Amino acid sequence: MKKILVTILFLLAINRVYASINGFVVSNYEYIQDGSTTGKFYMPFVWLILQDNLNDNFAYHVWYDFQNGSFVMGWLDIKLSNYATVSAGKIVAPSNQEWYTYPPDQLTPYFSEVSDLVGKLGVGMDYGVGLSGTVSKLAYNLAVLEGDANDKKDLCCRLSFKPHKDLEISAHTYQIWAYPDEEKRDLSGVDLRYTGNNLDIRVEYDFGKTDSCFTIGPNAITPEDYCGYYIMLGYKKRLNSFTAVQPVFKYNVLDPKVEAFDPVSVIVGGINFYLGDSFKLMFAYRKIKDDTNTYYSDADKKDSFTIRAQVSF
Ligand SMILES: [Ca+2]
Repeated sequence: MKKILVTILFLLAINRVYASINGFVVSNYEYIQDGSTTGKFYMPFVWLILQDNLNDNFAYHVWYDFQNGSFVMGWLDIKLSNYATVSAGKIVAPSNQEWYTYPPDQLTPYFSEVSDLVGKLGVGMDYGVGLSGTVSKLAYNLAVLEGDANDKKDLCCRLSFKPHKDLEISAHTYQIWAYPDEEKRDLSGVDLRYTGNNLDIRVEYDFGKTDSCFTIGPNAITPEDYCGYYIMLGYKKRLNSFTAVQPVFKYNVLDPKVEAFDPVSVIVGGINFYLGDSFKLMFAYRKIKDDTNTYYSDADKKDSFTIRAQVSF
């Protein structure tokens, strides 16, 4: 069923010359101090996005990952009214802010541990059906997702309130019920984004609980509940009509609330250069504090430095 759907979406995409083609190519060089490989090049994203409106009521989207030779996502949109659109296919779980902030809009190459929980607890990008829309200053996005291969489903929902054009305040919950052995997991939280006055401020707090089959870190600890947060700041200064520079700072914490294991905290500092609308060069330094190896092994928690070059089109 999944393969048929994906094939139909792909055939629709390649047969339509009117489709808009977007995507991004991201190349990283990462240096880890005293690491097993001290410096390496890799490409975390080579993604192509095809999308088109078939008419006023139908649209399709296909996201393809050339790096892994696989579909990232693909779905059909059916617009029911100005306030409601049904999406069916493989979609992103409408959960926390950082989870669906894609490379062109990311402030640093380093992802937060708490945001990563979306894909570790649940599937994160999953087959299912969604309902989304905007009513005045309120946007909603609700999805029923397949989860594990059984007849149970996961439920994910995100609500955003935009009191001002530069400010968005959101709440989300991901209820993961489709695991075997009656296990249940969840992740909920609130986040905020402000983008006025050349600033980009992103703040989030998430929390959740599991039935303890879930393990994290090199010691395979089994938290019953967990929480975490991040704060990200960027200040973009335009140098001329073509280039801009943006110092960035990020602090994030993950606390699995397990005795004998301390919370892990991470500091990231960096600078981004924008050349035109489509080229971005990022420099970032990351320092991890994880004395009890809660989330990182001794080798993984070394200080590191990443240079990222990316083109979006
Ligand atoms: Ca299922």
